[in-house]
Amino acid sequence: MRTTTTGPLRVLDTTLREGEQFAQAHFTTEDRLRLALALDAFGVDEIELPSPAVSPAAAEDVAAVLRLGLRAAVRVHLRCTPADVEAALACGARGVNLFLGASPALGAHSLRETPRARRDRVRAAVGLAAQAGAFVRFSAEDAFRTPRRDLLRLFDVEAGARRLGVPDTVGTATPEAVAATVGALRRRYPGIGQEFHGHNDTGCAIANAIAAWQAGAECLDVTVLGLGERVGITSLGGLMARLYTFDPGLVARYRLEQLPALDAAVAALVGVAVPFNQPLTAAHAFTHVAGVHSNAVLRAPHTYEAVDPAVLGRTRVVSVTSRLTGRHAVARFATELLGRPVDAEEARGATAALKATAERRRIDVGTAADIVRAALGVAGEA
Ligand code: HCA
Ligand code: CU
Repeated sequence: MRTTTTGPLRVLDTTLREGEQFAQAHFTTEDRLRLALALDAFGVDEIELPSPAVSPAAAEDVAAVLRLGLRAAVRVHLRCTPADVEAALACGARGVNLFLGASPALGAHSLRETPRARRDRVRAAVGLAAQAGAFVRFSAEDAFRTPRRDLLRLFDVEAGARRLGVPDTVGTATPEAVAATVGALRRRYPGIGQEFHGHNDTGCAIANAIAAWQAGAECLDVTVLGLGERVGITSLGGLMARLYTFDPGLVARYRLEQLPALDAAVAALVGVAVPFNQPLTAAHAFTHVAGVHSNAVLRAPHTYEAVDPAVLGRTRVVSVTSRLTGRHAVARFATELLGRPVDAEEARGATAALKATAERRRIDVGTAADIVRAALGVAGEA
């Protein structure tokens, strides 16, 4: 599964930094502290915060999160400037995630600096933080639209960085490109770990993160629900689902049963619903509709389930509200409803009645119950 073995995977949650770049996000100090505690309780290995140089309030928030004494390592996200590094050190940060635009596009239109000037900046900022004893990660922003030669020249600066980050800043990388780049860094800088941060503009964020891990990256960035700039990055839940289905042991140290509440709390905080297609925590993530599916799931759930809902503290739902509903689902529903077994003929009759109504309009479970009772000649509840 993983071609190169390193230490255990580390998951860095950047909901408080990248997630704040989601267009609808606004976090108060209290929100930040509560979220940091929830992420720590879930078990993420690292938590990234915005630069304390953003504002005096941002610096106070960093100090407040540090005072929580979390088990997770706290990293502050910094530009490669002495002011950012000094602000981080002044708040007591022991881990700094420095980043600088690497691609020709960012060099020309964002930073407006020559490659040499950028290398000098990296050397100075990484060196300053490393000499102060901080854990330093340096990330080459837009790494996948940067010619490999330029990328390596920038990373060659190293200057005491303990980890190198390769962000897919605009979400255009493929799993093959991610694996190739991580592999090249591993060969060139033995002893220095790699981190991957992937945006989801083309829907590849989870697949790309897994490609990075399989190529040997030690740390993957996520946010709750995948929140971030534009359509965001790899989601915490998506990564958990992906790893769990490889091997539940890979995510045994995370409190997966806390994920539904975590996703729901963050969704509420930023004013969205948990997306209908969110792995593991979507409203209908464990609802089975078509008769063929329900029939098999009632006999053996793994036929149509990637993950047992009990792992999330959730329960499976076998729908009886569709014209696609099958008689096995109806038989079970009727048995629970009436508190007695129903025979095959009753199940067939109730199914036909249900399907006839569901063919014409959308129905809910209450209506399904009324239809089944009527079909079986049982009076409804008062
Ligand atoms: C940003 C850029 C970043 C940085 C990632 C990193 C990206 O929004 O500031 O530091 O590794 O996607 O490139 O989030
Ligand atoms: Cu990003």
